[in-house]
Amino acid sequence: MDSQTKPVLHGYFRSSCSWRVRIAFALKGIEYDQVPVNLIKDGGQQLTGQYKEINPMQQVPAVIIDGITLSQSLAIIQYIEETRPGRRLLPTDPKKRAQVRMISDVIASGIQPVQNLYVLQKIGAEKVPWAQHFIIRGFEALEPLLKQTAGKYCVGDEISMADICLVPQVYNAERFKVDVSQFPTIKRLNQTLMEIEAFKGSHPSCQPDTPFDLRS
Ligand SMILES: N[C@@H](CCC(=O)N[C@@H](CS)C(=O)NCC(=O)O)C(=O)O
Repeated sequence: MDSQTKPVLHGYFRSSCSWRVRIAFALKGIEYDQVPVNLIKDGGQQLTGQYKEINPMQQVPAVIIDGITLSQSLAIIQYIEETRPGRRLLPTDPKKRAQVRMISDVIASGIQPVQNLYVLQKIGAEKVPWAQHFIIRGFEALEPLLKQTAGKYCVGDEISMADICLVPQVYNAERFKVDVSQFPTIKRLNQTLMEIEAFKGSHPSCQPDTPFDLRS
């Protein structure tokens, strides 16, 4: 397929899963185009028939790359890793690689899904305590795991897919007013990672679809 054509990311500035993909593209130095899918406007543009053809799960992100359409941020990140040169996003050592996948899965399967928009819409008025409860529960598991695996970054001293998952999840935690300082390893890693351009430049506050009042 034509790997010269720029990938197209269907995403939303504030979506943590879209941010994962933006970080991966930035770390690999891959240029891409963005097509905003506003999860709020018009009742949610992810719910249109047109978008359902792109991603039947009606979620962002979805990426059109090399002639295929991929959804699921971890599948997208691993496809980028397997097909693009540049900075490695998964370590070569099998133990470290498994640890990267473990941390990524704790976040992507264990924490983020229960505070997803369509879940919170069903919860209604109790949505903030609900989200806080599950984020705190998840971070209580993540903190001791990271204590074992972390060096400078989530797993050892190389940036990996685990870091790509961690930073947007901390952003979500802060949006829901979770006090992240009760998790010192998570807090330290997030601070270190947020100094890196690939994380900063892909932040929700500076995307093409970021509303004017949320820009910084
Ligand atoms: N496992 C998926 C989850 C994708 C996901 O949950 N996307 C959210 C935004 S972060 C979404 O599109 N939500 C739409 C909705 O709740 O209606 C991934 O990693 O890409």
